[in-house]
Amino acid sequence: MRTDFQYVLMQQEEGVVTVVMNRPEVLNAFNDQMLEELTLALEEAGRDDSVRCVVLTGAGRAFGAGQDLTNFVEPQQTQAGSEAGKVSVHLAKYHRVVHLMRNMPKPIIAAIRGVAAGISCNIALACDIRVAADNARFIEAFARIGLVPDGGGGYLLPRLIGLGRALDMSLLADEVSGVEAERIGLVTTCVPLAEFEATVAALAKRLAHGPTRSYGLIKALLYQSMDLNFQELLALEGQLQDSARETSDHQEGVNAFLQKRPARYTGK
Ligand code: T3D
Repeated sequence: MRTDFQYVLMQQEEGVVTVVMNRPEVLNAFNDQMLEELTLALEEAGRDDSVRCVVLTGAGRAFGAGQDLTNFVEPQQTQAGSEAGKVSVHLAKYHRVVHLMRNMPKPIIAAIRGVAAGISCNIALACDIRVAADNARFIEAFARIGLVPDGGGGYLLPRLIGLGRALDMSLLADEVSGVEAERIGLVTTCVPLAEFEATVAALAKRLAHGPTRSYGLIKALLYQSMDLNFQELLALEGQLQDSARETSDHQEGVNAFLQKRPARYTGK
């Protein structure tokens, strides 16, 4: 695991890699370097077969406060009108991250303590499972500064919580607490802050001992299902099940059941 990043920490324990966005003095707001380092960290975690679950979290009291607004204004002012100065060019870097997460053939948990605002909130949405502490605050902060939700939030948010609530969160840009986020399906679970780290660790460990290739195929099935009709979905399901049937872990799961013992999955 790389340990030479300035704003991203990577820690591996057995099959779990924890990726920490690390600019706590600005609530882990994204500058270009942290965004680049996060991309590299996720690429490495995706490539490394010893990694079977990724936990994404923030250092200090927050998950993340979105784009760093101190350097956000610069490109627009200095290169106004030029292609390079367009936000959409910069956004492509975030798009790379959310594509990476969606296509990574292993589970990613967002562990959200404190605030998750703007693009940081939407990066949490791009994770497969979200665990919130009860001090979590979700803010689709974009409208507060006259922007639209980005980083794929406009796609994922209504699919997770429904169009009405997504419009509410995006237009009003009000805070949604961890407890409320659990109620509306924005997060999988919300736990007291004192139990947060242990809950995340237990979940990550469980996933890291699971049938990793099957998890990758499940991600492909469910994410692609959102853009397919029923017939297309059934065709995809067949292809993916053919692949799942060829895994050692599938065989192990069946053998373990028949031998009345716990399965010992290797991720292969
Ligand atoms: O570039 C592109 O591709 C476009 C992409 C845009 C994506 C976006 O994310 S747009 C949304 C950007 N984010 C925001 O608008 C949120 C701004 N921050 C806040 O509204 C508040 O800080 C929070 C609600 C997130 C948290 O409030 P609170 O009271 O818990 O903390 P605080 O005191 O406001 O913040 C603590 C420090 O972090 C503070 O610095 P200081 O005063 O101690 O020196 C604050 O300025 C700094 N900070 C917080 N958010 C950002 C930030 N600094 C730079 N950029 C930030 N986004």
